[in-house]
Amino acid sequence: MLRTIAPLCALLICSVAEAQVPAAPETKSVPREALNTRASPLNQSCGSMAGKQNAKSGFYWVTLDDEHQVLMYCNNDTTFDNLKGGWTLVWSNLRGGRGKLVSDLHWGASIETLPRYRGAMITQASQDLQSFEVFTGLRWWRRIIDAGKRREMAYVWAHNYGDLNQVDRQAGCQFDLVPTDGWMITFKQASCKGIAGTTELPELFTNQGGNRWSTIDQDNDKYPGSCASLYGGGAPWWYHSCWSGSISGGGELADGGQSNGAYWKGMASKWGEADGTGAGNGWLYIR
Ligand SMILES: [Ca+2]
Repeated sequence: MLRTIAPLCALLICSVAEAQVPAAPETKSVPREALNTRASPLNQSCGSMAGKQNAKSGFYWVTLDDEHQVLMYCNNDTTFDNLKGGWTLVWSNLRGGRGKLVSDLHWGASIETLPRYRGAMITQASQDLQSFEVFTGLRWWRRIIDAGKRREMAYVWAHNYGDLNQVDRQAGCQFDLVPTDGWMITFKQASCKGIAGTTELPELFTNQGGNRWSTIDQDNDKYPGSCASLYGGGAPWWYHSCWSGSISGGGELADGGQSNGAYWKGMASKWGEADGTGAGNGWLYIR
């Protein structure tokens, strides 16, 4: 009898532990007709639209696998390495605000979660990238880049709210994720280049390659304390020591709030400026 109970208990413990992970805002079920999306779902990512002249940017239903069909934002405007579009938006952060999607996110959820959204796209057919935020678990990043086979990332950054056609900076780079080594991120430095606005690469590309993923419950950074617990509002990141150039910055309560935004470089305690310093708005795309 014990032999049959033991694995069951193990399972129960496992599910209780998972249930204790603080709940973050989840993607709500949205009727398809409520959103400006196209009829047929995309297979695995936005990547199938890469290079297609008439493909539009916006929300599409994506069949990530047999069990998961989700809404994802596809960027079909950004060109990198002579290929236009096919980018899936996996993470974005707008400056300011409280209760971010990634705040105090635990390891398990940071890997497994389907795209979580916060903002206007939940209730209206918004195509405005400054009206919502999204975070997608790294497991799905892996799936998207395995499907696309490009293994490229684009980081888009704007220092202030405004016209999306006037984003300050865009850069791209070939990258990879290593699930078996703490979800380490690596960048192929020779491939990294500015796409628009600047030739100055983001610190994500220049300084965070080779860093493992850290969360508030799994410290893989190079700092004596836990960067994820101290900064970023408990946000996960490929921390070194600690958050210079992070998409979550210093977090919700740090430095009077002015570090609460996406960083292109550095950790200056101020709102974003056109020279790439300070807390702005950031979008990470992969394909
Ligand atoms: Ca540490």
